[in-house]
Amino acid sequence: MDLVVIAGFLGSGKTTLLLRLAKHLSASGNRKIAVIENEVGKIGIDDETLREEGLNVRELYSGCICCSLRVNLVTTLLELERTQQPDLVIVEPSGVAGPGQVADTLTGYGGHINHTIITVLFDAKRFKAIQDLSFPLMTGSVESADLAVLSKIDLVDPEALPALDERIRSIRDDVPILHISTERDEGVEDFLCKIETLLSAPDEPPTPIDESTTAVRDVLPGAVAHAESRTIRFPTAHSGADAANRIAQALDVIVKRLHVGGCRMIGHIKAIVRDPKGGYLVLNITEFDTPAQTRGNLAQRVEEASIRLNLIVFGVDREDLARWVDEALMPLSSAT
Ligand SMILES: Nc1nc2c(ncn2[C@@H]2O[C@H](COP(=O)(O)OP(=O)(O)O)[C@@H](O)[C@H]2O)c(=O)[nH]1
Ligand SMILES: [Mg+2]
Repeated sequence: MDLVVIAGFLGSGKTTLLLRLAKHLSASGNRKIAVIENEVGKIGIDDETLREEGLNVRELYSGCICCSLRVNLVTTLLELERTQQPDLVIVEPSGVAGPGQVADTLTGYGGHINHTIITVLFDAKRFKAIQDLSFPLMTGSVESADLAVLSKIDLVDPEALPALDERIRSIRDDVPILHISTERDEGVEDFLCKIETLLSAPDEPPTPIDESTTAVRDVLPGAVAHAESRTIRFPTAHSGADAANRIAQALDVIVKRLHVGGCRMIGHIKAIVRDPKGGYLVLNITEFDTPAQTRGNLAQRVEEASIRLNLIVFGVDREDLARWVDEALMPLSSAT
């Protein structure tokens, strides 16, 4: 069994790239693939998205595999190996996990792993903000990476990229770096080739566990998570597009409230909406000034929908966050 870990800060494009990799590897090598998704909070969004795409997904909630869920990751791997014998397991640690710690946890796994490949994504657009938020997380990530990826390069001036490479290389000068935009399909082929190459290298000897790595709660100050699951009953039926718009606007209200309320940074705000007729919509926000990115469609006529929401933001009060979410979602279900 091989393992590919796709790590990186919240919202840096891990799930999007993971999906490309899983599809490519199952098509090209006829490999049996399983995915382990770990999200902070009680409600997972990405695992549902990936299941919609037909992948075999296990989820680990409520914490992050690099600390509290260490044991779970190992038992999930053992269970996968026993029941399904996948050729390859792709692990997406929560966006606040230190990949080095994930790697250490994996060395505690008793089963046989041929290769463990650690990829770390760095969101090119938010590079500086993430670095300012937690330099130790960035340093630790680069140190343990087999491959560093500057993601979302479509969102930055190409001339800014060499400085970001240099920043990564100043932490470790031998780390391979790729530039990727899944949005424009740039660099994705190179990424897939690189992973194939790493997977075909001779088997690795096990590395010793390093217990000295800092716990994530110490390297990501001020992170606040909130998860929520509720049903929206629109007072009158809406077209799917109209309903989607209203929900996107409600998320926008949360973003504005966060901004005014002194939030330092959005880790991610994700929502998955389903209607009883099978419609499905995913919304994603990672910045104050960019509206929700949406994927999928709701049914033609929507009277009611379930929404699952997962937010991780920095520098606000937990109770305030819960209240702002409630205040923004409540009007969707009441007549105006
Ligand atoms: N512009 C742009 N957006 C991207 C790219 N890759 C992912 N995204 C968007 O970034 C958001 C977060 O992506 P996701 O894969 O869920 O990130 P994760 O939280 O790290 O798993 C989503 O709205 C994606 O559509 C990219 O290459 N360019
Ligand atoms: Mg994800």
